[in-house]
Amino acid sequence: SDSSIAYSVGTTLDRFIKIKQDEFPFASGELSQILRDIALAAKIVNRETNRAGLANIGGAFGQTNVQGEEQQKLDVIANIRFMRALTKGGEVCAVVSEEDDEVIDLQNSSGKYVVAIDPLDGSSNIDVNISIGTIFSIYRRVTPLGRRILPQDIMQPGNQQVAAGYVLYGSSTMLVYTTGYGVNGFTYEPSLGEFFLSHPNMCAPKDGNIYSINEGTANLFETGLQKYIEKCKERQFSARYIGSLVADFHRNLLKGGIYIYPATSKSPKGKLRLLYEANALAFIAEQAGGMATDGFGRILDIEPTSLHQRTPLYIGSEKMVEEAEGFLKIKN
Ligand code: AHM
Ligand code: MG
Repeated sequence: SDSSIAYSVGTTLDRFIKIKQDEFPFASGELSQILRDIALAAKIVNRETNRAGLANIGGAFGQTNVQGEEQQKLDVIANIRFMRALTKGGEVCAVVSEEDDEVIDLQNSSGKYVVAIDPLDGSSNIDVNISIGTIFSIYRRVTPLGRRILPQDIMQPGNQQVAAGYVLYGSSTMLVYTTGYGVNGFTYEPSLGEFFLSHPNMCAPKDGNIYSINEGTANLFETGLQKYIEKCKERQFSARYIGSLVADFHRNLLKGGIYIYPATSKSPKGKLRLLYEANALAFIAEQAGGMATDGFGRILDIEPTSLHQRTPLYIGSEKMVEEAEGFLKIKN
């Protein structure tokens, strides 16, 4: 076995995946293959993203997606790229995507895994050359192979994830993922076409002084949250909000901070989707020593009831998330 081979900053993603697979006697080669497939699709989407302004493919497609939001052409392209990679890879039986109403049954009866994905999140930032991201969760199917997939294969709580990650198409492109043994980040070297380990064993600072929330709707926040935000201001914390979940989350993970997408009186469940946005980042946050709740309980323990269900999200440094939760108990 290769398990004696160490990795260090500069190790390629492929090699890192291989080393990790050899380290764990029961680690599956299939899961490793899915991670490689996702990384390949990410490289392609990265290329499209970098060219979006040039190739005139960043404009609105004139179509709306399930949530009725304007769908950008690059979202569609990213969805196609990831679907293709996951289909061709052969390890996946079903995909839940932000871009598709229904579960995509890949008709692959030997696929042991289910993937939930937001192929290109932060779509309002595409046209203005601001960071966007891909978010993914991987689950093991729970019903026997060789038969049709069933709802219980799809509707699993986040605590059943076997791996999760995100790709940040930012000033550099990064892939960050966990398989439940810590979090590692890889930076893309475009001229070589490789992801290299740049952020081994990422750890979220326990506390921080950045808060990230769209304050434009503060009048619709519940009292406790309004008071928490006031508290952040009293302490002169930094307000940072890109409007791309992956980018906002990533910054806070490195620097220490809290990202909040709250329930409001208009949207009692907030905006973000449990299956392919909140769960993946919650898994990563916890693996990095951070925390993720809906304001009341652990994101990863929410039992999903519908594919595109939304959840409020409080995520980031442990002390900040705990404190915000405490404030939510204030009712007037
Ligand atoms: P999207 O899936 O349509 O891109 O929406 C999700 C995005 C997140 O990336 C971001 O955190 C949030 O929406 C911003 O929403 P708002 O503009 O309401 O603050
Ligand atoms: Mg999204």
